[in-house]
Amino acid sequence: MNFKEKLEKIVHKNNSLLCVGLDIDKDKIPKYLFEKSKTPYLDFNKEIIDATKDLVCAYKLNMAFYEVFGKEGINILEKTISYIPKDIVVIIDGKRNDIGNTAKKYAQSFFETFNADAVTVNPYLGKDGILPFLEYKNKCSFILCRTSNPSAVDIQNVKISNKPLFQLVAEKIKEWNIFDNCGAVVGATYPDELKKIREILGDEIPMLIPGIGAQGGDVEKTIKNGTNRNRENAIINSSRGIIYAGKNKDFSKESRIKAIQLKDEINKFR
Ligand code: OMP
Repeated sequence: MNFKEKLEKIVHKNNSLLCVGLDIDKDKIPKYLFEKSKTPYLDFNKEIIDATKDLVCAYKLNMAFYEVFGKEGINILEKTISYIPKDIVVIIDGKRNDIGNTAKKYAQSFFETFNADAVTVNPYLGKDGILPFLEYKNKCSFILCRTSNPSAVDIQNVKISNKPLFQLVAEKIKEWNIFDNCGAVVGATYPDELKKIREILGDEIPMLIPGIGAQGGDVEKTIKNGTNRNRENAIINSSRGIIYAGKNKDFSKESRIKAIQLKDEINKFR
């Protein structure tokens, strides 16, 4: 089964476009986990997964939150990925890229060593830096197109040949999609750009859309502007807004409540 088939299957099974971001943070996870357990981060992730696995289409693990713990973080990342049910999409968010020879190692490490279904990739180096990721034809590479942060405008909205750079990147993503395994990362905080990018990409290219929840993206505009004509092919990520909903022993119940609310809100506009 390739990535798009896997995504479609789980979207239908759980009736959900929601992705929960497992961005573990020492300062935010419930304190009692550190007293009770020698593996607080893994226990945290497992409880969140148990509480949300029937509500999501994907989990996203951002490398920064794991690499910060050194080899122990890599261990937590691997064990978390093994714990995620096999029919749910696993995205490793590393935003990596380099010259082709080095990009090949990034692709191998995320897709083979860590067994991700999808990764986030930086387009700054151009096509030969992207191709090693695309060689994994059953996986998906979500290419940064228009990020959710305020300073994204510094570079991504700069006009080149009369077009903002993000538009040029969207056109490149369409051109690079020769194996039907490219995706685009577009922040929910910029709904007009999201609309423009969906118009350029058409219906077939999936989008990873972070920026809902803690960053304040608008759910209705995100769904209307970011999904395809079937109101699918978009993965809507929230990390802090869901996983840090509770501070006490019943934290995963609080996360489940937030995940249900967001899943239902997303579906209301589909
Ligand atoms: P919350 O703001 O806590 O929901 O987390 C958002 C997650 O999505 C983090 O892991 C970010 O690094 C990531 N992200 C963005 O917030 N904005 C982007 O434009 C792209 C990403 C990403 O590639 O996932």
